[in-house]
Amino acid sequence: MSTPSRERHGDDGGELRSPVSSHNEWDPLEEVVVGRLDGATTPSRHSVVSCNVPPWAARFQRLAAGFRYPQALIEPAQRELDQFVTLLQSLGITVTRPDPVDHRQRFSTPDWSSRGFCNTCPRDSMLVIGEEIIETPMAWPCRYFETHSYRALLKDYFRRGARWTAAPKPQLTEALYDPRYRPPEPGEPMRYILTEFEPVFDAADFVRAGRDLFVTRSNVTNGMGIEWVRRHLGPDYRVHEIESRCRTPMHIDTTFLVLAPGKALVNPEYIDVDRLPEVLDSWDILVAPQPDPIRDPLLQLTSLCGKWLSMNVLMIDERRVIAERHHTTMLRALEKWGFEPIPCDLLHYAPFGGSFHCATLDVRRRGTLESYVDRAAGRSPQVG
Ligand code: ABU
Repeated sequence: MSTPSRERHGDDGGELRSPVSSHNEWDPLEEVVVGRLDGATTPSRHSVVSCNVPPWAARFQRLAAGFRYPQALIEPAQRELDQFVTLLQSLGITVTRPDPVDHRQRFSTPDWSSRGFCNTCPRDSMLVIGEEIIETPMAWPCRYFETHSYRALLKDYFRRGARWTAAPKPQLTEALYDPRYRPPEPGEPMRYILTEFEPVFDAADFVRAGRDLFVTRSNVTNGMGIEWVRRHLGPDYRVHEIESRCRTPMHIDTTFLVLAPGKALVNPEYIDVDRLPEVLDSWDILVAPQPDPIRDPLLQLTSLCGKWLSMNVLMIDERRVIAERHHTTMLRALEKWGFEPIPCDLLHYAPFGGSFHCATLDVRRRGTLESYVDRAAGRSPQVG
């Protein structure tokens, strides 16, 4: 069970103050991990990959699977990533990075072999809940060893007092994937490629609002994965499922984001606001505007993500938010809702899996564990 803020002592008996401490998506950001592009390799062929790649990018993905990403994609993304890191540092935020790794190297388990992918998106492979950092059991075989590039960081955080956990390492055998899967047609009931063979989840299917977590079931997060998180966290936390109408769901952070106490940003195509969990009844539901179109043909052909990356913002604190410069309609909406958007470029990161929220993992935000749904609803806190 995860325990909020418990005293821990180092070898010399001195009290350790965890360098990992983040309870929600909006407390003032002090330290963040930002992903890397070095060694990025296009995901190896697998049904769980191809079912999530937008149809227009599927051909690129099939042809390029297992090869290094071309410089024509890396260079603009690297320029934007460097500027993003500089921006974070200029805001007084400590930025840490994974080790550079050659993701093209082939690896095997007793059941299968694959090449790697990249470590552009730390948001997927690690879930920070308070002082605990959890390595997630990801469903894409090419991501099996992705957290190894963060191990130097994880060990350092652990030595300095963080709690460090890895969810059960999945087997990822054929039994986890439905061989007859095809995305549901409009009007058909939702279905997923994953079976319930074992727990799997990506951390990016969860967002945190103190004692309340919100999760979408997806083609990388199954029911057992959600249940594992729920039981692991125990009665101090509540895990609420958010239904997505996306036919190929993967990651909550282009569908539903919590931006500040009592304020959630929702994707109008994927979310039916009438079906949000009751605990959000008193929250302001901010409906994201249609994303500004992206006309660059290379980006259109190679993006691993859908158009709603306009929602993939990173909160610096309850008001300041880093958002994509290209998405001027979203910038204006954020202003209208009372936020202070800080425009930054990261459009060229889309072929590597995301934007500002995906590209980061907020390991420390200044704040304490609170229950925002109770406060917003004016009810007394109900724990467990
Ligand atoms: N990693 C977020 C990407 C989700 C999407 O394609 O919308």
